[in-house]
Parts: sequence; structure tokens; C-alpha cells
Amino acid sequence: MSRTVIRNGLVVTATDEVLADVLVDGEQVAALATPESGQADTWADGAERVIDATDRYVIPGGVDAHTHMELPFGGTFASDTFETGTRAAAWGGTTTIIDFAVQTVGQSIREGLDAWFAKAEGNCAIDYGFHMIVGDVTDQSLKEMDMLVGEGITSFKLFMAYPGVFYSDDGQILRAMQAAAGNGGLIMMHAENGIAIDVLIAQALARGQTDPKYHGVVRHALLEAEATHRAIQLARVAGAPVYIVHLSALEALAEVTAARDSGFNAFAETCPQYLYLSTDDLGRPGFEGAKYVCSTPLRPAEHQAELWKGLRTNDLSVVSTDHCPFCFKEQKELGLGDFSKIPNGLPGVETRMDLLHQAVVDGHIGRNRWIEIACTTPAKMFGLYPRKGTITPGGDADIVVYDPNAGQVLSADTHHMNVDYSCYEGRSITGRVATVLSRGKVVVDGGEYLGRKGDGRYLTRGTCQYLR
Ligand code: DUC
Ligand code: ZN
Ligand code: ZN
Repeated sequence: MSRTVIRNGLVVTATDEVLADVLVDGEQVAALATPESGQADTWADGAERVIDATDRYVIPGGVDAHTHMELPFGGTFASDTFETGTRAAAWGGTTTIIDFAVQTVGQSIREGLDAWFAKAEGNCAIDYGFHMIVGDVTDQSLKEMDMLVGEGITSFKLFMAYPGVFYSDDGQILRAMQAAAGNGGLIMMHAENGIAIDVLIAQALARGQTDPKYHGVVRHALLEAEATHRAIQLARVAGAPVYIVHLSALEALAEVTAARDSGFNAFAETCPQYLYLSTDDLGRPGFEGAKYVCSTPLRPAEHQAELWKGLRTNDLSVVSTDHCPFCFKEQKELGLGDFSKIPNGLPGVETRMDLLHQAVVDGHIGRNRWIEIACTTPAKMFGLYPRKGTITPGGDADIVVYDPNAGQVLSADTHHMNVDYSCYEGRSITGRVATVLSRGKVVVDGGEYLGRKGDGRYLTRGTCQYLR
């Protein structure tokens, strides 16, 4: 098996920062040693590759626990395939994604899951796992959930939004949570009151309010908070933990914080778009705001300080992307003249690690916390640790050599996601990926992509490691 030595970097994990050399043997990390020990000279003998990481960070590959490659939505499909989206992830220093397989109404969970396996198999640049969207909670799907946990698909997304599509009512949610309480699965909740939102959508359109900015108005922060509260109470009744996805409103965060303060296992993630973008972007002139339509929606900029605080206090414990890109031309344009027809979702899988490093530069979080929220906690939350999410002997050699001083300007001209715009067009940030190893193989180096589709393997996951 080939050996790689990474020398003289600052190895940053969720807990430590240490100048160290790293030995990669085959697909795993074999050892770490201090530079003074001289170990690396021995390792370098006969190694296939020696990477000089002087003045660079050596960090675990990112774990993005929330992506939607090729998701069917609003009459179209998310524009990144598993091939293009996972390659873009690798460019941005993410080496694991957990995507959402979809069960639609009338379909079995198995049929939905098989379709996602078929989309991903042989196409991914990095390792991937699946959560299961349960779009039809029935006696049969509850039994299938038990089986899936046994097979390594240990988390299930339910929607309180999108009536008639993905929506589950409170009875269905309670039953799924009861099933999770029994089988060890983790329920992930899209917490927005979709029934009330649909009323507000119809009223807004009847008033002629058709611009993208009304997407943010009708998806009211209090309807996110209400659904978050309800999800938590239903989980309490069921005796199951709950994980709130893509939390954007400070009022929803307050619900999570209150539940956690009372000792309940409520977890929540937010996404870079809620930390860096706002309703000002949704309100951009003309149809430009459509580029920023996602659900939960962007909020007024005042919410951002609360989200950063939540990340520091661990009331928000993960930052994932909800990567779900739609091109501006022809896809977002489906909603010209009717904001409710704009496909919901933003690109982000490539920029998450950099934007969170920028948060370190800006003083919102420290370096260890950067790694914790972007790599380690998502790996532990979804049963992949310590194989993923850290740098430790025996763990997979998913490693990023990161240059904290390099500047870059984010742009659709230079990104690798298959989408014709960037939410951060022209934004200057500090820090960029230099080299990426995925299970020991160098897949990105010196501005070149060296991997190939099919490098990525499917990951069987354990249950949530905060509950064992
Ligand atoms: N939210 C989005 O923005 N896109 C896809 C699904 C979702 O819940
Ligand atoms: Zn969602
Ligand atoms: Zn999502």
C-alpha cells in the first residue's frame, strides 16, 4: 500500500492544535508524531509522496451532513449530479456527504432508497452516506425504518412543510418518532408550519405580491419557531431525540435552547447562507432575489448574531449546507411572476469549509470549533466517527492541507458546482484548500483535480453517537 507523509503542518482537530507530522498508510491514518521526534524522516523513506505543510493547517476532511444532489423539486431537478456535486465538494475540502434519499407518497422506502443508490453508485468523487426522507409514514414504512437502521441508514427526515409533497401531519410525525425511539434512529425535522405558509402564499399572490422577496415574508420566522416547538414537544412525548435541520430564525433557536436547557436531546444545524446572507439578498432588484430562495428562508441580518452565538454555545452543533442548487436560467426562472414556483435551494457544498474558516478569521468561532461543527460533530451525530471527522490513527485518511493565508474571491466563474451563479459572487475571503486526500488518495492538489468519479464509496453508518 502506498504511504504519504504530511510534514510540518499545524494539525487542527476539534480538541487539539499541534505541530505534527502525519503518516498515511494506504487509506488510513497510521500515526502522528512531533517534528522534533525525527519520525517523519523514517516514514519518508520509501513513501510515495511527502507533502510539505509548513505554514498550513492539516485538518480532517469536511463532513457535510445535508446535501440534495439531483433532488426532484418543483418540476425540475437540483442541477448537481452526484458526480458534479461530490467533485465540487472535494474542491472545497469536503470529503464526506450525507445526501437524502427520497420516499415519495405511495412508494415504499426501499424503492426510494434503491433509486438513490442507483444515482450515486459509481459516480461519487468522495465517500457518501444517505439519510432517508420519509414522505409517506404508513405501517409499512414504519417497519422499513427499523430495517434501515439495521442496514446503516440511521436518520430520517420528515417535513412539517410542503403539504401535498413531502408533508407529514402531527400523527405521522409522532408515529415516526415513536419508531425512532424504539430503533435508535434520529428524526431530522424540516420545521416550518407548511399549512399556515400555504395560506399566506395564496393571500400574497392574490394581492399581486409575486416577487422573490415575498418567499421570505410568507415563510414567517414565527412559523419556523412554532414548528420547531411542536417538533420538540412531539419528540418529548415519543421519548425520541430530534435534530432540527437548516435552522434560520432566532425564535426557532430559542426553542432549541430552551429544550436543551431543560436537558432534552434536541440538536440543530444551521447553514452558511443563514450566517452570511439575509432578506436583503432576497430583496435584490428584479428577479435577482430568486437566487436566494431556499427553505427555511433567509432572515433579516439581525438573526445572524444569534446564530453565531448558538454556534458558540452548542445550541447549534452542526453547520451543513442543504446544498440544493438550481440554475438561475431556466430553473429559478420557473418562478418568474410567482415566487411560490421558484425551486427552493441554494448551492453551497464547495464553499462551506472556506466560509467557516472566514468565521475564524472574523472572530466568530475558534479554530477547534471550526473543525468541530464542520467535521467532527456531523460525523458523531450520524454514526461515522472516528472513521470520519477527525485525524486519528485507524481513521480514514480524509485530510485537507489548508492555507489559512491565501486569499480568494468567490465566483461562479471559478467554482466547480454545476450552477450558473454564486450566492457570494465577488466576496473576498481568506483561506483556501491546498491539497485534499480522500482515503489516502490525493484528489485535489495545486489547483488540479486528480480524482475520478467512482473514487467515493458508500458509507454504512452507525446510530447517533451522542445518544449511546
Ligand atoms: N429546502 C430547500 O431549500 N431545498 C430543498 C428542500 C428543502 O427543505
Ligand atoms: Zn428541508
Ligand atoms: Zn434539505
